Amino acid sequence: EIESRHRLRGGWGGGGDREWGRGLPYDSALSQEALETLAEEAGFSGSEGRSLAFTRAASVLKALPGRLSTLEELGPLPGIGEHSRRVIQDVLEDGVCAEVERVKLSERYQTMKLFTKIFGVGVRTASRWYQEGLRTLVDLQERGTKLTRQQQAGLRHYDDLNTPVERGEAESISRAVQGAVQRCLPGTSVTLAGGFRRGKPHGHDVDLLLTHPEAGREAGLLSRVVSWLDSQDLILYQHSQENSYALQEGPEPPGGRDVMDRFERCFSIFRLEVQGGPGAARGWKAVRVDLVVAPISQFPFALLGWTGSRHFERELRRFASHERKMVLNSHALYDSRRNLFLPAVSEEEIFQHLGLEYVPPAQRNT
Ligand code: TTP
Ligand code: MN
Ligand code: MN
Ligand code: MN
Repeated sequence: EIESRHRLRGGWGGGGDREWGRGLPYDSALSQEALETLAEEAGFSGSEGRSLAFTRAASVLKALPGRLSTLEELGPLPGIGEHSRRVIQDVLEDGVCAEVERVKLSERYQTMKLFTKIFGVGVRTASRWYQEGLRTLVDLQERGTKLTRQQQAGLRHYDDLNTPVERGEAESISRAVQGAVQRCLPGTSVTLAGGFRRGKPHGHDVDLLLTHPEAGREAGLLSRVVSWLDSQDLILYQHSQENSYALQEGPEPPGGRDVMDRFERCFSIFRLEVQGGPGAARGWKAVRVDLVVAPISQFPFALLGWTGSRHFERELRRFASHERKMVLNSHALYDSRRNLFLPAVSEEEIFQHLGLEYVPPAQRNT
């Protein structure tokens, strides 16, 4: 049953923020989708560079004002390579691009999409399973595939976790966490970051940032909060990581390719009571929640980093390093010319340090 429902379904995820394409001219949105499919496929093949090139091209289209009817209008736009131009041209002329249609129908692409949508399964694992001849979620269960605890939870809650999280649901989870932190450490603030902070109506998870105005008080907070939430039967799965960041270590090397930071955090699945929607019959729905704890001095950097989008963060960090010789991450901003950290008490101040005009969250959806 799981198989028939998921094998051929495009799925709502992976294709990027489709919601945001909706207001665009139809053909432009189609080109974007086509490019995002190729980006995804390149990622499935381990070609990160190619994947990034298609993602960039899709973002350039997204940022274009007005309607796109001929390729000439694109002019010599930086960021759109020859391959991407060909795809856009095909879509403009024929409504579809044969290469993209072939990818979408390929067994490998569909299987990789199915498997990588399991919480805890990345490209490498999915690819190995594909090589081993596994094709469906049922195969994973029936052939006794070794799964981590995280993957087991991902499989168990596959449908819920691949159903968009609504803003109201995110706010309700935020309130539950707010309640928990007030019990554990009054004065702690809980901030909704990620796509919801950028104003998106839906998300794939809920990103919550915790901090306390008195430096140091946040130490040990997360495990107490998670224990309490767990005792209230609000948590279906959780996996915590300790803080491993020390400013004395100095800045990360520029261009460190990962967005991963070193904050104390908890990757979890919440059990959210719901009235309507897919989980209505059960009365609850599984929702992915990221809890991150930042010391107050790093909070503005954490907030900027965790608000995204991933593409915006990548471009901002690239700008910092290439144009300013500064290293920006979710912990700090470091000026390599002057050999010093640039502190900030707000996101605005970080943009000032970078010599940029402030970009409000709603404009970081690129
Ligand atoms: P996501 O939750 O992956 O993405 P999103 O909230 O933009 O969109 P969605 O609706 O699909 O959830 O990541 C949010 C931001 O957090 C993103 O900019 C990357 C950042 N991030 C880190 O800084 N460090 C991390 O370890 C992870 C996992 C994410
Ligand atoms: Mn909706
Ligand atoms: Mn998110
Ligand atoms: Mn997240």
